Amino acid sequence: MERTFLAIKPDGVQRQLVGEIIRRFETKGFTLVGLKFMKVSRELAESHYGVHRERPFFAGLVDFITSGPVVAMVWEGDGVVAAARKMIGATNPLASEPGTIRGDFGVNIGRNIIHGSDAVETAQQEVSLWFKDEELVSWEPQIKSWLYE
Ligand code: DAT
Ligand code: MG
Repeated sequence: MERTFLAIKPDGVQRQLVGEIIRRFETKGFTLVGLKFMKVSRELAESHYGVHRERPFFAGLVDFITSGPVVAMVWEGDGVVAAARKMIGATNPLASEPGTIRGDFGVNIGRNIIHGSDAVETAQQEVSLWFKDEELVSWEPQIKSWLYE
């Protein structure tokens, strides 16, 4: 089944949104298969945001993501990559729809609370960048037959 990588950024942790954010993905019907609370190394941050290396905001982005603890997660479910992006909302929280995480909780593009993989291929790369195989847990939720026909 499809998997995506999500990370609650240092602002989401400081804003005490960890429980709220995990609750949203749980109650939607996605399955948590990886979770760790961690300080991000500069090396990991630069690799994760490598696609933005030439952008003017790159240094600030790396400084920010390494500034405090983050909650790194892998979630599983049909269509989870695109669905999680919808639940997260647009990059700029001011442009994010109400009901999305960024739309409900943020006001600034540099403090947009959560990262989510933008495509299935990116998700695979990010999951293996952030998690070792043995840190991911495959399990069968008991409620699955109530979520899937
Ligand atoms: P997203 O996180 O929605 O996938 P992105 O991949 O384009 O957005 O950018 C990664 C992060 O970089 C984003 O969450 C916040 C920051 N960022 C993007 N564009 C920015 C900008 N114009 N100014 C400041 N920070 C920006
Ligand atoms: Mg992105």
